[in-house]
Amino acid sequence: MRPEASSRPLALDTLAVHAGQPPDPVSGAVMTPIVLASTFAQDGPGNHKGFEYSRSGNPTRQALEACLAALEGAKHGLCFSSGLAATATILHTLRPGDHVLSGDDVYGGTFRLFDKVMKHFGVEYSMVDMRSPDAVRAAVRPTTKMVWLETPSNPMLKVFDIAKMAEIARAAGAVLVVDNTFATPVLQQPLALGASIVVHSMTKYLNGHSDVVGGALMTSDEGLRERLAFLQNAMGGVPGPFDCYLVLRGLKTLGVRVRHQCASAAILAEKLAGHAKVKRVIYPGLASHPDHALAARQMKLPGAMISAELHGGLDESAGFLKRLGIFACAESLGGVESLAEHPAIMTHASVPEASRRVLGISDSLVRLSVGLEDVGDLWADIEHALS
Ligand code: P1T
Repeated sequence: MRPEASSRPLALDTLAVHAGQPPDPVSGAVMTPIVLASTFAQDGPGNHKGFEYSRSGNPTRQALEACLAALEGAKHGLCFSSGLAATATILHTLRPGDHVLSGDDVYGGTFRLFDKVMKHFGVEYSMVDMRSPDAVRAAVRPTTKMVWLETPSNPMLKVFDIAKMAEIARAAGAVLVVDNTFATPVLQQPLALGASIVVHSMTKYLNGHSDVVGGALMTSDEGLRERLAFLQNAMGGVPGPFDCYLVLRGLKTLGVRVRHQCASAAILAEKLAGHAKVKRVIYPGLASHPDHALAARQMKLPGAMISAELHGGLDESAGFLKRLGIFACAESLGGVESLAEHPAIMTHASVPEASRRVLGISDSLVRLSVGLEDVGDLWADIEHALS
């Protein structure tokens, strides 16, 4: 794509294919080269072509960072070796005594980082159900420097009002970080709603093919970018060039995948809600979801993740997961293949049982990530596993 092609602002589907990836100036290759070099020759000390050492910067990673920034409507993107490496790097902008106010439902590994790692460095955290802005305002402390949320959240699919949380964070002088892993920029762009940083597990929809573990953050705040780029290099949790290439390749179909996966998820959620073995379906696209109206306003589509409580206990939910044939019983989400898991035993085992009980992460809760298989086949698989 030539930069002067048109003055019209490009849509996400076009950016996903082209942003940050002009044809290679040396060969004209339309796919970004994988530059495996760990170091780059300099004409003399400090006299280089923009790259010195691949931890500090790498051309394949730079292309991915530029593409991701464009997708989130950000000025800057930074990539990491995992979603948790991105999260850890963001948390290292804080100092001992600072407080993070987090949504009450986050990925178990994010909770573990707050609770078992950052706390030992003096960074405090507390959690609040962000569906109540008053509760959030009341939970803000004089030391609150960061407000953190996932929406839809993992695994209870709570939807939080990003613009409202941005307003509260701003009033408190805190930075709002939104983990946009479940929604992707196809469904919502948190920076446009007032967030300061967006973070992703690229392992999920962004890569989309379950063959990379990676993370990313995007921001338009120059001060934050400078600090975060410093930490990216200083802490060193960067992805390899081959992984960056795979994510670039996956991103090209992001919009097509996510929209198709959402359409299938909406069909499966309706069908699940009408099944006698299912006690409750949690899907932001259903009118029964408590945040349905907010989801309809804030998101282009309600996502492709479904959580459901089955009748019975652990035996019934484990039996369901064992009987599934197309859905693999596995952690993770967002790939082309459908996955199903048991949050209490798998992804959220690090959340204390008492907290899980309050949140509703019970033994009868299962979580589905709807892939790209034929939706009739997926429903037949679920129906068979429920029977
Ligand atoms: O696994 P990693 O790439 O380090 O990303 C961590 C992470 C961050 N944020 C959210 C919302 C996530 O869901 C995750 C990872 N989640 C799973 C592995 C899972 O199955 O829920």
